[in-house]
Amino acid sequence: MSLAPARAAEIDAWLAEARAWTDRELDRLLPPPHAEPRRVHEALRYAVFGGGKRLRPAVLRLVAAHYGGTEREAALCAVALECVHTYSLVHDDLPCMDDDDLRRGRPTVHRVFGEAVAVLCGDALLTHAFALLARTGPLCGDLVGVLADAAGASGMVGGQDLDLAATRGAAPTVDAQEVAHIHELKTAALIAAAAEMGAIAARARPTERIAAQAYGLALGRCFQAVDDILDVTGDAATLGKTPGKDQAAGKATLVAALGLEGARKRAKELALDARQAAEALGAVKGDLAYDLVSHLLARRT
Ligand code: GRG
Repeated sequence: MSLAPARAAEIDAWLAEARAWTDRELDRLLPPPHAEPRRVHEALRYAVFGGGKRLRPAVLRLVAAHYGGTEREAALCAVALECVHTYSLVHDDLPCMDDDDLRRGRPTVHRVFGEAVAVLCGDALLTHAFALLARTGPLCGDLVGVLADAAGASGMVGGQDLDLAATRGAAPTVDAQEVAHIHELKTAALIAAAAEMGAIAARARPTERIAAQAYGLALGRCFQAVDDILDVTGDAATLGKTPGKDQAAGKATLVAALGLEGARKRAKELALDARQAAEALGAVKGDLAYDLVSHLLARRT
């Protein structure tokens, strides 16, 4: 189901506004570039202000608003999330991982600042995320728990390990279920955390938290399916990263498992799941949480 052009433009405008809000809050809540250790903080700001989509903060803010939360409370969580996300990109690009030269259309952090500073930059981002959540008062315990689970070995780190192992394994066939498991851990877990943290920041009820988490998870699965497709169909100028790398590296992607058409079909099925999860959240067609699914399915970047 594709969106009418006017609706797609509205969602683009909403995403742009969420991006501007996130950038302002990042600037306010990150250490200044001249703070010591200067090299680490320069690298940190280079990594963060490299033009990311800010999807995770946008989802968090959307869910927080849905449950009547304030932007002030969502801000600390949004910045913490984007710190964790950016750290994962900086470390993922390192020579010992995906060894990438290009990210968000610019040289990767280790190409500009060197490998050691890139490792420290990622470490500083991850640590800063939890320092920010320490400032959320009575919500702190819940927020730290959700973000730590999503970022750690039971989430993103675990997904990265499976991803690297599947790449090294170079198995003759790629199993779609294994790919789905990797997607869930390496990508969807953090987007699920974004939605759940939005609900926590708005002091939503436990059942609402669960619905928010399920929505983020479904959205994240669909998002990563599209990412696998874009690796094959996208170009460097639009993507801001090197296309074709997953394929060249023999990664366990949805396209490797199902072929391009099979992956497209699967992405549409995942979008259907995500729309159902949006409905469980109380959103209907025409609401942002619902229409965002179609927008992400159609994305080119
Ligand atoms: C945790 C040590 C460690 C390494 C990193 C998950 C991961 C592990 C790295 C991220 C690499 C990757 C391609 C993950 C899939 C998730 C994904 C699609 C990331 C890109 O997210 P976007 O498109 O990026 O939202 P922008 O640049 O827009 O913020």
